Amino acid sequence: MKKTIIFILLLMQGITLVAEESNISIIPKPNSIQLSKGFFEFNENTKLYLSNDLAELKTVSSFFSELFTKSSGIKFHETDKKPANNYVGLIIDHTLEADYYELSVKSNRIIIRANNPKGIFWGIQSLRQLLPVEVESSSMRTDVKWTVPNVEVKDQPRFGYRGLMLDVARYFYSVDEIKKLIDIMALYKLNNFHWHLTDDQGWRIEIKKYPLLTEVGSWRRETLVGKFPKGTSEKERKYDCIPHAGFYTQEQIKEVIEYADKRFITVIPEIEMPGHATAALASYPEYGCTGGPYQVATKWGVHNDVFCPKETTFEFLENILQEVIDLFPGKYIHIGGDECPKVRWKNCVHCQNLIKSKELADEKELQSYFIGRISSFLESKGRKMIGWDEILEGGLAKGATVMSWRGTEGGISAAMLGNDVIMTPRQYCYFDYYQSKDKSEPLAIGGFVPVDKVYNYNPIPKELPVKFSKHIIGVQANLWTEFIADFDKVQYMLLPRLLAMAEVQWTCEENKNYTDFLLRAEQHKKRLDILELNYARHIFE
Ligand code: TNX
Repeated sequence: MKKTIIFILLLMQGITLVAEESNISIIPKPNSIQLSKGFFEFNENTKLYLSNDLAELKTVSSFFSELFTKSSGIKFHETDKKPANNYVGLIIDHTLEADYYELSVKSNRIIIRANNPKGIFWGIQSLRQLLPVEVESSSMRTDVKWTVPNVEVKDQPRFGYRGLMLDVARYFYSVDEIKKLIDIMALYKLNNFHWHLTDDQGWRIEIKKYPLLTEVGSWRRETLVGKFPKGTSEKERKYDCIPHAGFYTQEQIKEVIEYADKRFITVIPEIEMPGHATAALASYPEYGCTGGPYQVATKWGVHNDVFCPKETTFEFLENILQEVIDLFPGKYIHIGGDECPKVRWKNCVHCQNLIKSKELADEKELQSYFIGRISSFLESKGRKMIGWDEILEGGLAKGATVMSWRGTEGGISAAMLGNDVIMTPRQYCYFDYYQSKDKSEPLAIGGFVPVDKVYNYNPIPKELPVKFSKHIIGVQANLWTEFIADFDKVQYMLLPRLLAMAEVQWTCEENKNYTDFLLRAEQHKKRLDILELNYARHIFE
């Protein structure tokens, strides 16, 4: 009898615990969360205490007060003196590890503690997610009680590199749209925005020394409509007869970098070479093997016209990269390196002579020579090169970081050579693939990457000997945009898969659980609604 009562009591306790825990829906799930009874309630007298007058900490505190004031109407009084109670404290504590943060909520105060402002910023994102979803509202909400449950969060990311790539070459998105994307990344603690700025169908970054890159290369005459199976004749293809154009001025690029920087997100530019270069060649045909004329591509796929490895081409590319280096302060520059057909090089006298004079075995080694030269140039400028996994072919440049996209094999080989790797295998990380098999699903490039598949991805391959796993520095989702002509669809393809990806990037394996993720995602659905973001509904139906 006694046992039954205890059991019932335990069960009841369990139920209340579960009920309370269901209010905690932080994504990505933190390492450790301890809930206790009670809550902190914000009011007109709540102060914001900063332990330090670091400019970056002030930026973080303004981020929080702007977010909170616009929805609650409550304005914080900032102070550098620790109040006795009723405050949010942002405390820099150098005894803590670099990427670690703690968020402690008690009925009389909230404290976020980290080694640096970046950690405090992540703590703020967790606090934001503990607040009622209405905190995301862009106008004042008087119908909400601004409370946060008493909780102790101790947290730190699994991977240092947590990326998202957007292809703006196939379709262009405005600076405001890019900022919106950066905002979504910040909410889910991603920290690297990989900006795919050039491709066959468009050159999207102003380069002062070579104005034709944008005058000619930033617009295409028209675009292929829909998808055509390989082998379809040109006659059967339909084009939309609508020019597509757009590029970012250097001023706009700086604006985006600064915006991202305030959210502790590094922007990594990608300038494609030696392949995916048609837009650049249309602007400056002298850097191709045939001399052109070329036109900015109007259809998708892999194009045969690529940069010719002449001395003048290297000079051209290095001048471009110099301007890119001057704009982007981050350590990484992405140079593409993927899908470079060798047909032009095979038929080019200069390329064949170069292969002979450099004693290279074939065109694959010529590609490796090309990438090696660019890598040395970047290194001489104190930067690190990233390339897609094709840069392994013909020999991998020392110090290069590899993005493994055709699967995980490239990543495994690179890690075993001692190079750093960012995992982005298409079967888990390609958000241009379908997320549902439903017939009504909007057109996608192909493939099938539903939310659970993303969620259950473990970026450390089983086949990789443990001693090399430190070379897997992170994970990235890629959004190629051949079939994504507007920002509304960008959001649809991204959400909610990005939430699952955030957990792959941040949360340790032991804490991942798809059923639990779905419960938390349900709460985020409301957040996405208030943020007026477009998202796919499959997991919510
Ligand atoms: C392969 S991933 C590409 C892109 C395409 C993408 C479509 C990579 C390095 N190259 O050029 O847009 O597939 O999924």
